Amino acid sequence: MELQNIAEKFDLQGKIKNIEPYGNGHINTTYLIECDDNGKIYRYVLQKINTNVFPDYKGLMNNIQSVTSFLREKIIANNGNPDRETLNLVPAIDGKCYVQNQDGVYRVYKFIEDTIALQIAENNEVFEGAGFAFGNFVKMLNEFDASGLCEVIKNFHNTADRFQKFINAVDKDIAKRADSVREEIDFVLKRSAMCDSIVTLIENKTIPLRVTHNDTKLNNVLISAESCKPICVIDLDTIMPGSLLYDFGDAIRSGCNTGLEDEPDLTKVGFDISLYESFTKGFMSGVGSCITALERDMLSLGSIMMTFECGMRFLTDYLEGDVYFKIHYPEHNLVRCHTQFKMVADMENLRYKMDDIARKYSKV
Ligand code: ADP
Ligand code: GN1
Ligand code: MG
Repeated sequence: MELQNIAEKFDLQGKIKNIEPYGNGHINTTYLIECDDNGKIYRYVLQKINTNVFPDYKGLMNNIQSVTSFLREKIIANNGNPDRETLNLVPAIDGKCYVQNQDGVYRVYKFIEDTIALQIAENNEVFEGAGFAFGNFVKMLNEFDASGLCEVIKNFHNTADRFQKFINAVDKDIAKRADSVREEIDFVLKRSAMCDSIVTLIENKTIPLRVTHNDTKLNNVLISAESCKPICVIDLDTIMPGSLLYDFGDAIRSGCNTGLEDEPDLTKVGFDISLYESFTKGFMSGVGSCITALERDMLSLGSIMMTFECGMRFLTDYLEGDVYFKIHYPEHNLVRCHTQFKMVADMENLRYKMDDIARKYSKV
């Protein structure tokens, strides 16, 4: 079996017993490997890197290797457990950190046992924990030297650039779907003026450029299966220079939704401000005094922008014929777009309350 051949090229402990699909990501393909070493079970995560999305997979793996080594040292210095609190790459037998064959590029991480990833924030405590984890992540990387990091996806959260790509998709209308989504297109056009707001703040150096995660959705933090406390921030593919507003905002986008990202029944979808408060409380405690007062005052904008951008990306992909995100049925990207736009509209109405909450918990 092909996957077995690939897995055997990594330095795994014991004999491979089973490999099966795992997880819920939209980009890479994830498998769980189970090995048996004289009755002791060792588990690993095998991932096929999506090289359409990440053509510079060498740069990407280099980023992950340097960031995880840095985090390991930090966690040890804080008396934490570096085998559970950061991802650990398993090297290939030839010493590289990935294996490439004619079919693609693969990597392996140690499986972090007794943890779960949630698709939806089940309660406020869990989401406060996720807030702490992502805030602490930004803080831990505050001293990381970003000069060696490559920008794996150029302009990843440059909303103005995303808007331009959206306009191109509408103009080209490759999948001949534009006429059926005029309302959604108008939703975007009405908000075109805000698209360059964060980019401009960064360019002016009004807010700092940092090393950020850039994909802080709730299922990218592993939590303890027993206590629900946060254990490890995962999915490090998009670590690169970015804004704290991206990390805060993307987590709010995914975690403050009362429904799933692809919930077709919009009556179940909405922005939950009490979850916003819990996340903000956790994030502020994790990030401490690393956040600037201006960043704090822009958190509501970051949340609206990241949600708007993601909805616009789903709509762009729908217009382009579903070439980027994995879909499970033809309208999947459009359904995802609707949930994001519903969240945007809700947040626009609650922006001032969101600002009050940020000020209430900030340490600056
Ligand atoms: P994607 O980029 O496709 O979202 P992720 O790296 O987030 O891929 O992995 C997909 C899922 O696999 C996660 O949501 C999580 O449930 C699980 N997972 C990933 N890495 C680990 C790990 N080291 N230990 C345990 N579970 C993991
Ligand atoms: C993708 O890889 P995953 O599923 O965690 C995407 C994010 C989107 C998210 C929407 C590299 O994240 O930017 O916000 O889907 N990742 C990439 O669910 O494009
Ligand atoms: Mg993920």
